[in-house]
Amino acid sequence: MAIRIDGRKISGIIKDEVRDSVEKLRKEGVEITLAVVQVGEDPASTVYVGNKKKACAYTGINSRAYNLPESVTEAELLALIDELNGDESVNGILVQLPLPPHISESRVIKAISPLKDVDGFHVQSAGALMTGEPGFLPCTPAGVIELIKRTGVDITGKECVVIGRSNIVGKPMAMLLLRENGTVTVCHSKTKNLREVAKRADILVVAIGRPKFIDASYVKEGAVVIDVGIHRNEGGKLCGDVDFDSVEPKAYAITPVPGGVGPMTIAMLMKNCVAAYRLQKSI
Ligand code: L34
Repeated sequence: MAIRIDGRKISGIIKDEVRDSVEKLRKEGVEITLAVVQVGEDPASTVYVGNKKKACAYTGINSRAYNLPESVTEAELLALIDELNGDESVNGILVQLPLPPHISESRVIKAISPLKDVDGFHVQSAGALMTGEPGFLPCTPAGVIELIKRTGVDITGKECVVIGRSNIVGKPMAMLLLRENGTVTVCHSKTKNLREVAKRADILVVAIGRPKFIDASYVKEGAVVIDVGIHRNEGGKLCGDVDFDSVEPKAYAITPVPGGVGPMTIAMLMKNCVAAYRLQKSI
């Protein structure tokens, strides 16, 4: 039986660490505030944003919610971001994705001050990750690294295979694994022999966005399998990109969905909010 990597438990430990830092800062008269912007009412986004607000309440971070209608214009959203950039009482700005098709995600992300980019999506944050400069790490890949490390697995020298090459998961995930001295391969929709490549992995990170796509035939015996996908079926039941029941008997350790990577994304966001305050103070 594989180790079931408990993202809820590990995220709880990290949130407790953050809560301690926030409490210490509060005693020095410092408050930390996250602005959470949601456009429209996508039910999944509402759940994720709600979980972020709960985590803020738990850790003592102030959260300020901005709920904009689906019909909001890009100019109006950019104006709000501008206002939040200039508001000294706001340490972090998060604009929940996806945005409606009439709004350019890349323009919105670029408009966020790099000093408040707690998602780590800004080109400056991406560049800092690439070159090893200080900057915000994207929450989901940073959370995956924590899950692996806190399971007692050393990444150094391991064959790491990332499936998926998005700007918010796949690419930064590869950079972080490289930074941990893994030997990293990135696979995507044009990859030939995906099964064979995936089967080389000691550490397999799956972020393709297709329900239960990865079964045991893609997995080496004894691999660590991290499932970044999250899907809801008609009945509202959640599953990941990995066919858990098929892969679990073959893996050394595996993350479930829910209760794996999702809660870690949120815990790392809380960490980034404290990092934001420190970064802003040092400049
Ligand atoms: N700007 N947009 C921005 N930043 C992010 O970091 C995100 N992401 C992704 C979507 N858009 C974003 C999230 O917050 C995905 N994501 C996210 C956050 C939390 C959870 C899942 C995805 C989460 O809480 N997952 C729970 C289950 C929640 C449920 O019931 O649906 C879990 O246990 O996996």
